Amino acid sequence: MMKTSGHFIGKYLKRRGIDALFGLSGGHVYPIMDGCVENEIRFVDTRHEQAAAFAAEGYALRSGKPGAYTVIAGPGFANAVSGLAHASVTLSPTICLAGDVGVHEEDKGAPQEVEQEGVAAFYANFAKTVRTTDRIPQYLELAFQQMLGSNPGPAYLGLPMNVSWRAVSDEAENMFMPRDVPKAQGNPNDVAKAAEMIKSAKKPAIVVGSGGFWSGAASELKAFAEQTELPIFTRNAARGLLPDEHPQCYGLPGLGVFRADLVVVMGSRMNSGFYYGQFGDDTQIVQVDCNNAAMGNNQEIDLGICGDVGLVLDQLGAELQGFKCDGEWISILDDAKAKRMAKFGSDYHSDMRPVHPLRILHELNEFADEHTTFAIDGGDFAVEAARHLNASQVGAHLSNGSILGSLGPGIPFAIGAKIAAPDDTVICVMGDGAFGLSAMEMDTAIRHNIPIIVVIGNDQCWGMVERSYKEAFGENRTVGAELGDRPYDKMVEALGGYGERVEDPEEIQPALRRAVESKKPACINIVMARQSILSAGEQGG
Ligand SMILES: Cc1ncc(C[n+]2csc(CCOP(=O)(O)OP(=O)(O)O)c2C)c(N)n1
Ligand SMILES: [Mg+2]
Repeated sequence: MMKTSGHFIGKYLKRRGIDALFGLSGGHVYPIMDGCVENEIRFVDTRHEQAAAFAAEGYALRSGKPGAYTVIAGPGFANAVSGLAHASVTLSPTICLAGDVGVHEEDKGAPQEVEQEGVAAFYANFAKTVRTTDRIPQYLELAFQQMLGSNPGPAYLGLPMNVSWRAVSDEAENMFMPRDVPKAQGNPNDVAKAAEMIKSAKKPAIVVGSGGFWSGAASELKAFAEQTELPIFTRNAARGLLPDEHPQCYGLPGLGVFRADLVVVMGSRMNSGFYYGQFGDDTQIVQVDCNNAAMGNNQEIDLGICGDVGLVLDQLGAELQGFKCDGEWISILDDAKAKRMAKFGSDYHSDMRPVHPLRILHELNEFADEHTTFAIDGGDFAVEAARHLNASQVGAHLSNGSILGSLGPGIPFAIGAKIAAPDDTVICVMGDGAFGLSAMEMDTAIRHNIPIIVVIGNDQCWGMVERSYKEAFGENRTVGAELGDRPYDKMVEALGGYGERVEDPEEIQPALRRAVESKKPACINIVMARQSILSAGEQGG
């Protein structure tokens, strides 16, 4: 057996609890692949490097652990940039272990030489190239500290061939062991102030974002919600941190935050996906974030607390002993919830053909249980899916609905999630257009025996484009929106998976059951109505 740096890298990743490495093979990264397999880390090779990066993110989002992927120099790295950019926006800890040309070959036009570190540095918190094999342990540890620390996000480690093909010396191996990343409590005076603001507010709301998920704050949030009876809204990776079914959970922050007179924003950026924090002229804002740089970035805040979401929830809970949220405010929110259900009730049960998008989502909710993970990808159908699909467990609602709105992560997210949670039923809910961006990853799932289910809401077009183009330019001018009726189910079947085309809404659940029973990666291709032909009243919102 030839020992290379990969043997240390595999050992390190294993110590960090990582049991899968995604990637696409090539000479630059054989040592990493070999070292990972040696350390019983499963190597899952994708059909495109973008998918490897997304699968690592799906793994991270489902497990709460960092994700890792490896790509060759040049085109391999370039193909992965979309995934790196995605993680930089969702602030997900994924590490790109990129091959690179040998240090002695730099700037000589070596095979597959292209600028990497500079590109990665735009997106990654940590982007470095290791120039001596024995410094790999130090650089890896630095990368993980940065990914998981107070400025969370992805990392890039460049591994030139002459560096990665050598073994790390025994002495260097033991110099940098994985160290827990320290977490900070909030300043006690500020926490006390926040508690006073909550007590004197008439309509307080708590909004928890991805920072709550990465803090691992599920039990702290549940205890806080039950003690104070405050209404909790969840966003992004925090969907499911308090399950939607919990009486204190009001799901995605919608109208509720506009009616509130105090919004406590915990681990969430006030970006376009969160109304830039412009809730109401008189709404007070308390922001809790582990990163001081995120404080009040778009909207003036009344109080900022720098600290870990879970620890600050505990501190706030202690300050709020004996406090209960006003029941009148809760009944306003409960009424709004009931009205929303009534508004969508007829669409949920619509028997129209092609099938109404909300009927599909309703059937999926009926089919799902607390061991279901949803990955979401696409345009209009994905927007609806993010709003209407239940988030019933921690880390099980993986949406492309970050502000980046990238098409293509869905299937790789599902693959990563299924590896992280093999006992879950993992369903990727996606548009027909989005399917095309990662369709060959169904082959990855089939080759590696990863039985995910893809449910396509097939409106035979780039629906969001078709609808908005028409709105902007009028009838009969739309170009680049038609996709046609394609047998995606047959394509997956031909690759060796399970496939079904569904036209009758009554058949959605039976088809899902058959897909599960097949134990194969599956595609349920549902013929779905176009959003643009549904009247405004029938459209979800
Ligand atoms: C990588 C990428 N390319 C292009 C777009 C622009 N875009 C946004 S939504 C959309 C249509 C998506 O179509 P589909 O997945 O079928 O979902 P639908 O809107 O039909 O429900 C497109 C092309 C994007 N968001 N991401
Ligand atoms: Mg579509």
